[in-house]
Amino acid sequence: MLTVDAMAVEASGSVLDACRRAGAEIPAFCQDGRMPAGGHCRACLVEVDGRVVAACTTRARSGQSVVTQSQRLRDYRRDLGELMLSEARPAGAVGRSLEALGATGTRYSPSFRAGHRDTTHSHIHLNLERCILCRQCVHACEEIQGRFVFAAAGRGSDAHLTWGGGAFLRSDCVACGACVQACPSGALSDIDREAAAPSIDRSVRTTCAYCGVGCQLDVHVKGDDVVRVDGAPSPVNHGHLCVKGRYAHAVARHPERLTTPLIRKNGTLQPASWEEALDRVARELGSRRGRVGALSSSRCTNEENYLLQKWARIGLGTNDVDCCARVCHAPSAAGMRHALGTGAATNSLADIECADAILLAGSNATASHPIIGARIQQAVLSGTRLVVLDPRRTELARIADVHLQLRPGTNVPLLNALASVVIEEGLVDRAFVDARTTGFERYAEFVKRFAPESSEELTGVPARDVRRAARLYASAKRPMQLHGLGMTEHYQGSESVMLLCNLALLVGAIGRVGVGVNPLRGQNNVQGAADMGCSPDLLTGYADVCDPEVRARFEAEWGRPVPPVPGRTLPKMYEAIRAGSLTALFILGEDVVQTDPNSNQVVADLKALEFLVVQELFLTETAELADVVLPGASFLEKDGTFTNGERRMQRVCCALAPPGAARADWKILVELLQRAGCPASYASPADVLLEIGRVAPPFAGVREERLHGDGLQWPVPSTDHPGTAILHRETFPIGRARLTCVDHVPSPTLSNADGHFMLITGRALEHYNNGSMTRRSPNIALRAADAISINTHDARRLHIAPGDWLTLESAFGKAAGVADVSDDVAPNTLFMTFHFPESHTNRLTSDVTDRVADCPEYKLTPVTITRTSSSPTPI
Ligand SMILES: Nc1nc2c(c(=O)[nH]1)N[C@H]1C(S)=C(S)[C@@H](COP(=O)(O)OP(=O)(O)OC[C@H]3O[C@@H](n4cnc5c(=O)[nH]c(N)nc54)[C@H](O)[C@@H]3O)O[C@H]1N2
Ligand SMILES: Nc1nc2c(c(=O)[nH]1)N[C@H]1C(S)=C(S)[C@@H](COP(=O)(O)OP(=O)(O)OC[C@H]3O[C@@H](n4cnc5c(=O)[nH]c(N)nc54)[C@H](O)[C@@H]3O)O[C@H]1N2
Ligand code: SF4
Ligand SMILES: [Mo]
Repeated sequence: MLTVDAMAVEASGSVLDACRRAGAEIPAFCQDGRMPAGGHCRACLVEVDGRVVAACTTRARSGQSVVTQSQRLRDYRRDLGELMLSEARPAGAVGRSLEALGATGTRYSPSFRAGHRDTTHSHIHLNLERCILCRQCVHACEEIQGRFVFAAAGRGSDAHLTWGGGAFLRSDCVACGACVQACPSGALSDIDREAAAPSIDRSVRTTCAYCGVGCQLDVHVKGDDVVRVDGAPSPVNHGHLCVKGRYAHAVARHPERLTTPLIRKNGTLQPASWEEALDRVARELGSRRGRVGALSSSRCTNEENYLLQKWARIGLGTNDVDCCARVCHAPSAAGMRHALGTGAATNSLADIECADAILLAGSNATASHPIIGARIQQAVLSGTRLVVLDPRRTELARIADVHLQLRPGTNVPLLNALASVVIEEGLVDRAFVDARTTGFERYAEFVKRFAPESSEELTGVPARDVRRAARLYASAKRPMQLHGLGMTEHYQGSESVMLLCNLALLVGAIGRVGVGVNPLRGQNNVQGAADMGCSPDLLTGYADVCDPEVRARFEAEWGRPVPPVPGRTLPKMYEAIRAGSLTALFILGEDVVQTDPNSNQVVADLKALEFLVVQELFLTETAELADVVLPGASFLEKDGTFTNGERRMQRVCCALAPPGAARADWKILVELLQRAGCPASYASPADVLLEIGRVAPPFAGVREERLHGDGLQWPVPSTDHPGTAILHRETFPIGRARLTCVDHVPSPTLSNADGHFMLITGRALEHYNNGSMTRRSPNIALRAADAISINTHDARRLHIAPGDWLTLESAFGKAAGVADVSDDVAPNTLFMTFHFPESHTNRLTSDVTDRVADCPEYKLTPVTITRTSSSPTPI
């Protein structure tokens, strides 16, 4: 124990921690619990046993006597304030504190860092006149984001903040805003902070609705609009955010939001009343029972997804219900269910800091899951070994110990080659394999033919690198896997995921801290959409729709029969439209025209429908084809829950009213259930959550009030269960895990591909999927078009310069984008994003799908290139 102003408190951490425990108010400008104390600002001066020291850098020890208020300290602090004021004109928290300390002017001769303003960046502005050199931004950038944009240069009165690249716009900044959130002096500010000054009315804690990381946000509201978003403390993001979560919230009050239902009359969509629109939807879909399909939205809440599949099954009488997991991580779910018995991430994000080796396979985490990317980067900086499997040299591939730059589409031989080394070099955990798996002897024999030396030609990866990577992963104490779409969006997607499971099983890396097989789920709630039963064969909680006992359980709750045969997946629904057996489709928040493959065919299929309903925020390309458009509410305008990629169910809390006549999606679905004659009376999403717990054992213990704080990771079998951070600790749901032999079967897309470039499609940091929300945010200033990356050598050969417009052509269609010349893609390989409707990326992609789970092969399309003189005409 020690005393702070005569109060006894525990002696742990720093003296500043002890003072805070004692409730003493001490100014501290360079303090952020997430970074080590720097002692730069000196504002937290206190007396310890009579000596004046900085509280943040002094260790608390038993017996110390700490004084936080004395005339001497007040004089020191005012002096310090006056010194600061001689060099800077701090605003923000520092400005307010200095005033409180009585430092309103300065007795020292002023030496301002005048003229140091930089407003070149679209998101972050700098005014160095305000900077007190506390270095919070330097630390936040390095120790939270893992970039090195800022440095403190010069000495004494010449000391100043600096960055590389001249204008800030040309620095390495990724606009995560961590520096702005950490800056106490107002020297760094962002577009939102400038707009938000001076006050906010209220703040709402909620969950980000972009990617599946599930960051916690503090959404600050002024009047009827969101003015600023800060990262909130949480085990997921520790207060950090990326450029989408922090800045892409203009969606809430964008003038192009849908604010009233629309019905097609005489060929055009015209405003209609809710009554008219809902009656029409109920009538048209009701009269086509057995020929209706429904797509759910992984952008929507668990409660909404649950209601949608319930309505489809008992209201429309169909199991033809699917969601974007189909085009995304359905192969992860299928592959992992086959190998381990559960199709979800085995471990938690917190394991990233516990692992001593990470295998990152087919994931561009710094762009697609930036908070996870940053956590991996920090782990690597503190010694964790990293192996990256990716045909492109991604940001994380650059810092990897081994980058296995395989040819696109060769995951199967490469993963088998890794396993062959583990087995051949005696790195197998025999005790684990014997106790908890089946199929080892067969697999050990099978993989011999994939030895790195024999698969080198096929994969393009030197055998010695494969051996190094295998040793690194297999000899780690806690080897963790994280994987992305580079694994799943292939002809052999599910099978590649089975091979990832094989690798983990061989080395006993399942069921404990710091290991596991972890798909980095894409959409904010794609985990939840699948959990809730938005799939043709599985009901809520992954219950088999073919099992009569399962159906009886649901029927008892729902009061209506559940169709007993599995429905159609999304690709099969398109086939059914062509065959005339599916004539109406209901789409909740999915823009299939822009995001499903072979979009010329998608448009033809949607046009062939007799009746199409789209429930959306914006008039997307898909919504434009609809007969009825229903205006939903964004995540900022409704309550509910999302489930992130580590199975964590977190709250979504309403910050604003929906615009115009738009309604929360769950309310619309309740109306549709009622119109289909199904009993549905829910006062709020919390009531829906209770019902979810009643029908599905993994969620039995989930209650809205239990999710305050950090949420809960399912399974949560009872109301006193704390949730499950790590799966398969003792046993697998299927008893023993399965080691599966998977042979390499080249994609049919390669049969006529001689002389073509291999196109990979994927993501950029600033935009999100169809871009409907990010293109309508300030992020458009950071990236204004879809890019096509081409290798320097190929570009030179074809006389292509950066910024040229290129047209690509495949067997299915044409697309356009801006050339980005870079050696991050290998020769003969291209990479293109799909965030802008006018580029039509998905006119190129084929209808080849994963052999097991029907996921499109977005990652392998043979194309040819031509240079075009100007940009394509926007639609
Ligand atoms: N900024 C941003 N973030 C997003 C999204 C977004 O649109 N924008 N979308 C969200 C969604 S829905 C999802 S699903 C996730 C997806 O996140 P990721 O899984 O990271 O998605 P991609 O960028 O499509 O592809 C990942 C990587 O796979 C690599 N790859 C391609 N072919 C192969 C191959 O044959 N083998 C291997 N090993 N790798 C290959 C690509 O080069 C790419 O680097 O991101 C989510 N987060
Ligand atoms: N070429 C290529 N294509 C791809 C991929 C690829 O890697 N390459 N990746 C695929 C993957 S992984 C995915 S997940 C899909 C994603 O494809 P989509 O699911 O079509 O993509 P999103 O942009 O997330 O679109 C969802 C729509 O939901 C709307 N929305 C958002 N929130 C709400 C809400 O609360 N209520 C309602 N009613 N609507 C809402 C948005 O306005 C948006 O139009 O794209 C796939 N397409
Ligand atoms: S990492 Fe994902 S969840 Fe977190 S702020 Fe960015 S988009 Fe949102
Ligand atoms: Mo996705």
